[in-house]
Amino acid sequence: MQTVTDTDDFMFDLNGYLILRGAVGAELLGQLNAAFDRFPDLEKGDWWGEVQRLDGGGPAGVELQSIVEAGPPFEALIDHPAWIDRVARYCGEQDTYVEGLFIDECFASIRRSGGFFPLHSGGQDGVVRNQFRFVNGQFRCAQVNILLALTDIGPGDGATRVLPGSHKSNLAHPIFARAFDDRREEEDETVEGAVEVHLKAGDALLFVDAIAHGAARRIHPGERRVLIYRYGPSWGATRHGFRYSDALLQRVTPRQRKILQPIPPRRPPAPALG
Ligand SMILES: O=C(O)CCC(=O)C(=O)O
Repeated sequence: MQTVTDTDDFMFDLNGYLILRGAVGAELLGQLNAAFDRFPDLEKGDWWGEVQRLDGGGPAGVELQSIVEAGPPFEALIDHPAWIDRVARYCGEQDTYVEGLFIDECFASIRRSGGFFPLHSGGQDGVVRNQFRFVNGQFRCAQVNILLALTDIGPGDGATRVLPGSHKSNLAHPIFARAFDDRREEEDETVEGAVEVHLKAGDALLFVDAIAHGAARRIHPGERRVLIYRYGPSWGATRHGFRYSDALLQRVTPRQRKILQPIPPRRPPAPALG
């Protein structure tokens, strides 16, 4: 269990992100990588059980959505001790009548040479779903992401780029003058003010989705493997309409179930048969 320190809070408020070094240990890391090795070869849109290949578009690479359905190593991440207290503190509506978390999107991302993700987001639009807020001594963010590296991600490996402090920006970064879809074709190689976050396998990047972020182009051969779990308040809905399966909801711990289904459906009793 990693405790949340005053320094964490200060840096998260200031920059909009934290780097959690050694978040996941060697055993779980090995299980996750072994699971990636066994992923079937899916075409875009194909389903594999409850998991669907739904790529983020353009050069982002392969994305397998609702990856929490892919087995126990992915379930272990739902409430992983390295980050669960932090995400609860930053976006879990703590000390309110709707306290609790919900995972509104979770996916595996595999990015090969040439892949990148254009910069997007930033505080300037005040988008409610991903907003950064601090009110009356409490963090009230609406979406906080965990990006877990399963491979080392250094220079040339397609590192995530963040623009520190941009979760509070009033003005759009000038790069946004070019439309996102145009930048999907060809992103600027450098983005003034942005920093690449270099991670070792097992490190996690925690960031509020309001921060301007994306990923630099991967130029090395091989692949970059990450998992992204997006957390938000208990009353959220999944981004793409996935519903966690009954089998998964039955299998996980009560605490994990509460993060996947904070509000169980309320239905009238089934009519008597006959
Ligand atoms: O792939 C990355 O490193 C960044 C992903 C990203 O920008 C996103 O999922 O919104």
